[in-house]
Amino acid sequence: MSKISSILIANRGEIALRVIRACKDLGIKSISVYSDEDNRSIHVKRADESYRLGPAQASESYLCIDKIIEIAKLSGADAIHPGYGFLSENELFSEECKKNDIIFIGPTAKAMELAGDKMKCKEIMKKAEVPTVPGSDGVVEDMELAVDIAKEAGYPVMLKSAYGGGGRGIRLVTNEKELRQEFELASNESKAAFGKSALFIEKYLTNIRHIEYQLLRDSSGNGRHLFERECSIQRRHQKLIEMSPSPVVNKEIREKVGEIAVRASTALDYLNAGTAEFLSDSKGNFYFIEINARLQVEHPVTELVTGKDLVKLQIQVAQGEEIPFKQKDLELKGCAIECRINSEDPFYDFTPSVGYIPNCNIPSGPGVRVDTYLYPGCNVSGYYDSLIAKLITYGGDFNEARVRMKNALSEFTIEGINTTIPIHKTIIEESNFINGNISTDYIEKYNIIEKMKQKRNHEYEDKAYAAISAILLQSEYVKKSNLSPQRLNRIQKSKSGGFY
Ligand code: MV4
Repeated sequence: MSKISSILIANRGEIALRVIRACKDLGIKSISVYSDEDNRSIHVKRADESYRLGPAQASESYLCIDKIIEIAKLSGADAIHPGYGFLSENELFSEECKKNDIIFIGPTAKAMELAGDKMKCKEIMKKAEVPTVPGSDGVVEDMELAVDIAKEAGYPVMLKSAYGGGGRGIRLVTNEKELRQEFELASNESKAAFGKSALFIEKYLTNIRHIEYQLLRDSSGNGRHLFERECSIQRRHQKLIEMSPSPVVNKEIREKVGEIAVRASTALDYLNAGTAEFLSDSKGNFYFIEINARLQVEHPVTELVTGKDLVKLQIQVAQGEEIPFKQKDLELKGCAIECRINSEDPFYDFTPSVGYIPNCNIPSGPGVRVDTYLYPGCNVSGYYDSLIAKLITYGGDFNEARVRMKNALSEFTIEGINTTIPIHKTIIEESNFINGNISTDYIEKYNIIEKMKQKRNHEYEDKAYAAISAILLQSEYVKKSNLSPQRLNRIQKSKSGGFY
């Protein structure tokens, strides 16, 4: 046990604020770091102490291991919280913390390495009887062997790089000719990058969902899962909406797969918070695919349905405490939905949209949580990732959470840049979403982008009516008519949808 009394937060944006909040709750001193681009950010003001890292580029600031360790030592930080992204899954950083007697609030370097090596990880999972996608046993170095394995598994198959993850290094092949081409390309790429081929083959699963389990494991070997999150709604491997519970997971499946997820964390001798990712097919089979060795963006969804503070728990586990609850003490109550609000233009292929925010209006109220670094007059930078706010709603059931999300989305205004709010407004009222009929290809399958554009056109039409009727009110005929002001007003409102 080594009680933590100060934490350096090696991150920025909403997650830095989230960690500062947990520090304050625990009476721990918070130390923030910032790049020149962030010198007016609230994580700088809200922390007890703040230190400049360097220029805007992440490579000169938030990714500088040496500078961060130096500031940690200078400020006397007992521990470092890496947030997500940046150095959160960097083995070297975790090692450097250890060398300098600083507690890294996250998994060990060893667990990070195993989680980062898909093939090693899969091998360990097979031994632990954690179900994985059928395919090759380990990496396939030889082309002819690859052909045989693919034939055995049956086309289509996926070629995956052992060091990929999050959608990188995966290739779909539908026949032997394609396999030969892609295998050659992919193994050459891998040889150039790592000096060896590192490809494995899996049967291609279709009509799948992405369902993940929140995990927590302490240094005494206690492992718990905090139920599932449904993360199927994504675009090009960027999640858009997450929720808990999943509409297809019942109590029996929840417990069964949860037990498997805990087994996966035990097999890796995992420490602290992590996530086990599964793919689930339409028959209800669950296949483990990877471990994310960090606290994830979507953790608030789990916090709302379990009533647990995951960042506080991370800190408690990091200072050697045991997890303060048993598996059976946990209960999944109600439903939570998270919409990721990114500074991107969803009408223009999600291109980044950055700059000054003259004003914004952040919703609040029963069952509404917003994790954000925005404030009126702030600046959204193009140097870092595009997540600017997470809007999370909670309700007694899915529909209450959904209606709260619909209302909160309509109240959320961010001036000066384009955001992903319009796509969320479309999804939240879309019938397949409402019926829980979702999969990883939801956005394309149900033409969500097209529906979003139609919705905008309707809104433009309403505004056009309002504009036209406002002009026509000036007409001489209106003045000469005997229409009462009340009647004119009613005519105008009925055509304008309330817009002026
Ligand atoms: C798959 C798959 C189908 N079959 N593996 C993409 C990212 C990586 N984490 C795993 N991925 C996939 N692996 C097999 N054998 C389909 C995907 C996939 C996907 C997975 C989760 C969420 C979104 C996805 C979007 C496209 C493809």
